[in-house]
Amino acid sequence: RKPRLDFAERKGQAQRMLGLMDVFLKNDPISLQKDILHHVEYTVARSRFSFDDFEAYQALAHSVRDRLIERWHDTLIHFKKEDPKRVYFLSLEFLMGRSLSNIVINLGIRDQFADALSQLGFDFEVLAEQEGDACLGNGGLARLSACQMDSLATLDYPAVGYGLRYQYGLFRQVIVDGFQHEQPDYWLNFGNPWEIERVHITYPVKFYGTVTDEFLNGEKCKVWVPGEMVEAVAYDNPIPGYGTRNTINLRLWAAKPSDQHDMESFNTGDYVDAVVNRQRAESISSILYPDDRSYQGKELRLKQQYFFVSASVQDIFRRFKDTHKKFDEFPEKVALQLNDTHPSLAIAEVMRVLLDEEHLSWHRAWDIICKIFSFTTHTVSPEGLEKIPVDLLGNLLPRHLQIIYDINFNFVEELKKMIGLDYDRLTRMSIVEEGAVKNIRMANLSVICSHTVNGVSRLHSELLRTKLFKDFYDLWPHKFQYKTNGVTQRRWIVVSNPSLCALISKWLGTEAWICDIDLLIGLRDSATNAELHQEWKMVKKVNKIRLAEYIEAMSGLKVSLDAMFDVQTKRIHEYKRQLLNILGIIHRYDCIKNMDKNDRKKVVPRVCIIGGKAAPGYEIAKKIIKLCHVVAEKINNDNDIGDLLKLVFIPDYNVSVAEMVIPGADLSQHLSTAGHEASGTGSMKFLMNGCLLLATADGSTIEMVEEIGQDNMFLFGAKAHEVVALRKKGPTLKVPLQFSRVVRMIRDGHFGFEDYFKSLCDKIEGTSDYFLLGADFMSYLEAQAAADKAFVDEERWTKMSILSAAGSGRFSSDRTIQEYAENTWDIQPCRCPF
Ligand code: BZD
Repeated sequence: RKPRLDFAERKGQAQRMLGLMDVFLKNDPISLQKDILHHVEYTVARSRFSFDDFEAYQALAHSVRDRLIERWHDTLIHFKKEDPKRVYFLSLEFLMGRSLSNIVINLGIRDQFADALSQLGFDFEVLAEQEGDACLGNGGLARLSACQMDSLATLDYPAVGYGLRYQYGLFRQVIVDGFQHEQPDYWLNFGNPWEIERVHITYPVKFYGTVTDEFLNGEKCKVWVPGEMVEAVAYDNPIPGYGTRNTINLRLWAAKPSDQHDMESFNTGDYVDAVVNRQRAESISSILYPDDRSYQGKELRLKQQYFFVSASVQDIFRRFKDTHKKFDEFPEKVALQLNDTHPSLAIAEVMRVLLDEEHLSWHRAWDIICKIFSFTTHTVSPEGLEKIPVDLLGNLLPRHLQIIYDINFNFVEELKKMIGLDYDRLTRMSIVEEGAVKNIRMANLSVICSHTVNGVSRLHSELLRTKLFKDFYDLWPHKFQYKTNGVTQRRWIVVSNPSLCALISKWLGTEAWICDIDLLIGLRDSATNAELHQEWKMVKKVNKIRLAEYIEAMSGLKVSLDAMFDVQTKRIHEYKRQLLNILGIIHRYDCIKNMDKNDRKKVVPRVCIIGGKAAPGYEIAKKIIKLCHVVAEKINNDNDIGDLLKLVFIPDYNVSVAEMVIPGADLSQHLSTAGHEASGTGSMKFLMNGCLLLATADGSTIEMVEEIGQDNMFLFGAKAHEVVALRKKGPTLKVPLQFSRVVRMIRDGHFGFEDYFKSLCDKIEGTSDYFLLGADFMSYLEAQAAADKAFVDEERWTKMSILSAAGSGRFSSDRTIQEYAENTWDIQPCRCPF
């Protein structure tokens, strides 16, 4: 679009406009109150004399949004002027949760808004509770993207996030009679004040059709004639940094019917049918796939992947071409980060644009590809790697399939020169998997075309080098890096645990740790200080009260604050071994039942809290949820047990529930069979909140041990390198009697539903115990006993808790992003002047 005014006119207008507006919105209590009331009246369209909490939240959110937009504009203008190299972070999932508190804290105006609201008779915290979660992701991978956006903004990096604006986020989990039911999360029902619809930023996205050879200026070129065209509309979500004016953009794409392509159907066919057909376009961005591991091979999923990739790539090219003419400069201005293989069609898409639309030679285009892409994998197992059936890809994206074949041909030819005719290895490394169904291996494509490949913890990267991508590592060792995940302390301490935040700032004498997490280490100096202990325990108590109230409101169960709050919250998976936790709880219950009065006095009371969603088609995971409920029913209603043991399942675990659960936990469990969790990020949030960890030596836990010391954690179980041998032992492996006993209790119907749980029990006994519950059981019980022993020694426990938080600095996403910026993307901060 052309600007409406030429430069001279615009300059004059700008002067006049500045005169009309205040330079920036003001943040004094009166201005804020006026703004909120203004939005009540004119945005929410309620009378300023009568509005409820939700309407007050909406008006508040719009007042905050106005301030956010000011900074966002300034940042975008600054980036445009400076034209730095940018990183484009491509992710099919972003799990943002709520935004209000995070935004006002990052903008540094939380207290001002809280004051203004209280003068209007409202409580900031109550209004913040009105906001729904944005759950546009499954689990760890998606929440990591959200944390990384916060760090990118805070560290002033010129970054843009790209993703999909799903209309239905991750399903809501509802528990009926102990069974999980899924309900749609139509999260936009009540509007979303944090997004800005950009009706003029749209791109056509093509699907299906045919590819023909044509001649252009005497050169042969490929022309893709699509069979379907859909419009991608941009929705911008400004992400503010903390302690900086920088506010970066998360651009999510929504699908809309295209006007360009199907006018013909209106002329020839039935008008109503034609309109109905157009509606189908919107289905592309309608739903998030609720599977956090396995690849499903569905056409809609592939369409989603290409849709968001194509729109993002067009946007990136448009931005580049605004200021640059020569594509050789592309790698100096563009870094493309693939968050897992989900966006890896971007490789073929960039190649297609360079070849077919910009008419670069293959050689030049390929040279650019090899300089701009980097790839993070979040997967450990070969089965987790995404494969796309060739038929599906060829039908939906015929030109992309050709390009992938060409990339593969060149690669295999080169490879032969390097390794000779080692057919097994050539077959393993090829992008194309031959077999009954021919597949494209998206991970191989990503590794071959990226200059850098990384895992998400040291152990994970090690497993990539020695197992998953060994062939590639042997060929290109320089490509492989490790980047241990991190989480943002802004969300996971400052927003979710304000009392701890205040305490830390008081004891460190500064708030600087909010941007410079390494300062937390300073808490070590006071780890034995009695006064700090008192205050530390007080903070935990406040958070436990909040959690206990939530539990009571949700389930009617009253829990004792003196008990150890023992939490395992994460997606339900066999490898995460929630079952091990439940078996441990049954064992504990059984022991208490068989104790005499005196021994019972020594029992450490526990409130065991489990939460997490199971993928809708994952039967075993759903059975684990049901088992948790029947065991809870039995224990919680056993008067003989009282407060010694309680079990609670927290339904619909999501970001906002996590913000309340994590600060209230004394102990948290991370039980994955070693070698199965790529990193794990929940543990980092617990650690930052001074919660003690009971964990296997898996993923990033190993690095946590290095930071806080083995004495301050409860480690157990087989190590990653021992797992294969243990599995091989199979039937000869001796499992402890205690294990057989608790499994027998389930089999015998001690908790009811014995037929239903039979398959679950079969999965963990004998040769089928793939995740080694039996093998790790004794060691698990010992770790639990050690946790009990530490808990009764209040002073020791508090010291361990302080040391956990003090040692958590390494697990900030600020550190991770800094490493990516320096070692992977080669980008510099670009700070917007205040
Ligand atoms: O990514 C997780 C890993 O399992 C964790 O170990 C790791 O800490 C985090 C962050 O790196 N993986 C996922 O969350 N994966 C998905 O959610 C997912 C979603 C769709 C399809 C495949 C996987």
